[in-house]
Amino acid sequence: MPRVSRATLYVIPGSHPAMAARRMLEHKGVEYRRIDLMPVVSRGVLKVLGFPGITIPSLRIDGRRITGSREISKTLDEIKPDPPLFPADPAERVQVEDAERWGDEIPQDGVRRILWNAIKRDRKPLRSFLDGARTGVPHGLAVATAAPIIAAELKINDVTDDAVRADLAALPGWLDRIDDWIAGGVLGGDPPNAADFQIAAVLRLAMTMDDLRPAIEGRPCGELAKRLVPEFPGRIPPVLPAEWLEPLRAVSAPSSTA
Ligand SMILES: N[C@@H](CCC(=O)N[C@@H](CS)C(=O)NCC(=O)O)C(=O)O
Repeated sequence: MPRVSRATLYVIPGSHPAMAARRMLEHKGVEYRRIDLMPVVSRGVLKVLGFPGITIPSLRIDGRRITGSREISKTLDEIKPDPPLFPADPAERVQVEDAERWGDEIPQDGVRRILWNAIKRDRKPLRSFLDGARTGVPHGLAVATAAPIIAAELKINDVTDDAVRADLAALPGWLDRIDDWIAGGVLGGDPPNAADFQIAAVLRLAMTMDDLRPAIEGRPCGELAKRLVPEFPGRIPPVLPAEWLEPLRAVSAPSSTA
């Protein structure tokens, strides 16, 4: 088996695909150095360092520079095949690749939009996402000066109110789809696969939002997320308009104290 000599993972605190990459590296037993970057600044840093893309996560491993959570899962399996992130059976592999792609393209983007919309309303919770991060900027200062970063992220990610309302309306369907994959054995198996890590990290970020957590936790998908990503710093108290959350009410577990 080829030896992995050196890995450096570039992340942003609170980035869900970065968390997926972190957990995949840990699952593979690949030692790595983590570099925490601030959003937007990350773009310039990755460009200067010669990565093929300007997004997080980006990974330098064995002299290769890779950008993107799906590129990372594929490359990790090439470099260190055991434990595998993709099934050996070709038909099963296609199912996992499809679920991973869907997780990357649909709920990953949707949860990112919902999060930035929440942060636009109250930026104080940003500080909780910096727990354990070393960005080189004092956390209080980072939050106090975050307005231009928030404005840029709203633009970069097309965070319109209409888009976020559509994401919230779609969320129950996303959760059903994930639970169906768990019931069908595409997700939630042993060992966990690349789609498990991709989707678990997305749900874990969603669960940092008090507005969303009741709709997720207690379901098979919420359990999977907590098992594969036991720690995800960050907590956003309720902040989204009540009528936007109407689609989630039907799927939220009743409060145990009610
Ligand atoms: N879909 C990509 C994620 C790309 C992405 O948008 N990453 C965000 C962090 S979650 C980023 O780089 N944001 C910083 C920026 O755009 O300035 C993947 O799974 O790798």
